[in-house]
Amino acid sequence: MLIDAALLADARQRIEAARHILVLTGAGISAESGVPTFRDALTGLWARFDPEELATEEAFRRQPQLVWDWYEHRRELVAAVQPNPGHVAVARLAALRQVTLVTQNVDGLHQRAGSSDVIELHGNLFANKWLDGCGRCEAAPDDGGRPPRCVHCGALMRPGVVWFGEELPRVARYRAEHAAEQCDLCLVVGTSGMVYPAAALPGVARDNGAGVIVINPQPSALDATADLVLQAPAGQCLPMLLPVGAASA
Ligand code: BJW
Repeated sequence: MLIDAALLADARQRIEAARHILVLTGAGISAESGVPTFRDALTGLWARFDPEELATEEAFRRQPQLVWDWYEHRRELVAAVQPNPGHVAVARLAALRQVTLVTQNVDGLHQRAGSSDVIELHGNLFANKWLDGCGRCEAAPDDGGRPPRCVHCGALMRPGVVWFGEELPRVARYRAEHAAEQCDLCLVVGTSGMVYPAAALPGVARDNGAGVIVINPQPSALDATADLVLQAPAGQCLPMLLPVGAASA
């Protein structure tokens, strides 16, 4: 995809000048790794399923096996793919500037690309927890349950992600909001900007005087908040934004 050279130069200059950059990522940054996004009509995971059927506690209580299997499928998919140049560029940027990396993604690809302090707003695919557990829950070894159950109380194991209507992890949310208030540049990468409270962060940054850059090949709900929109895939665009010499370092 051809990227507007003047916009690219402007974005590079803003990054060069920034002291503290908040990078907010969404599913789009992992698209070039082969992880389907949520809302893209043709490739999104939820093109075949109603999201409300899968990403709520009510849905899990209603159909635990269906929901568990869906997450198992995604765990297998993510385990088989690699971080792409977009993830790597974010990790490299953190070596050159103060970067707070906040992701809505649950795939762990930022960590695998070398980012060490990743604020995960929506949890992680690979961390399970118990639904209504007894406090000393244990899964039976090799019980094969889908989902597994606690041997003591029968509670169901559930994915450690944040479903609609659930509170975000408090420390992650606090750190993300604090960074939005403190940063002087907010780089918004690969999110439709439709899910709150994550989608409010760029507005908080802007209200506190930061510049906002959106990177997304499609229009997003956050374009109106941005000073600059780069209509390009993250894996292509992000490496081009790194300060000179850093892209190949
Ligand atoms: C590329 C690309 C390439 C493609 N390069 N880009 C305020 C107003 C209205 C509603 C609310 C509100 N506050 C809260 C709500 C309710 C709700 C909400 O936001 N609803 C909206 C749908 C309206 N929010 C919540 O319920 C949240 N909880 C909450 O607020 O709790 C309050 C509470 C307080 C106290 C007690 C109890 C409760 C929780 C939200 C949890 C979201 N969870 C999910 C599922 C996670 C688990 C899982 O993975 O299954 O998180 S939903 C899903 O959406 C997932 C994502 O992280 C999230 C965001 O999606 P994202 O990343 O933007 O992906 P897409 O697919 O939407 O967009 C991809 C983009 O990439 C597109 O734009 C493409 O163009 C682009 N792209 N290729 C760059 N190569």
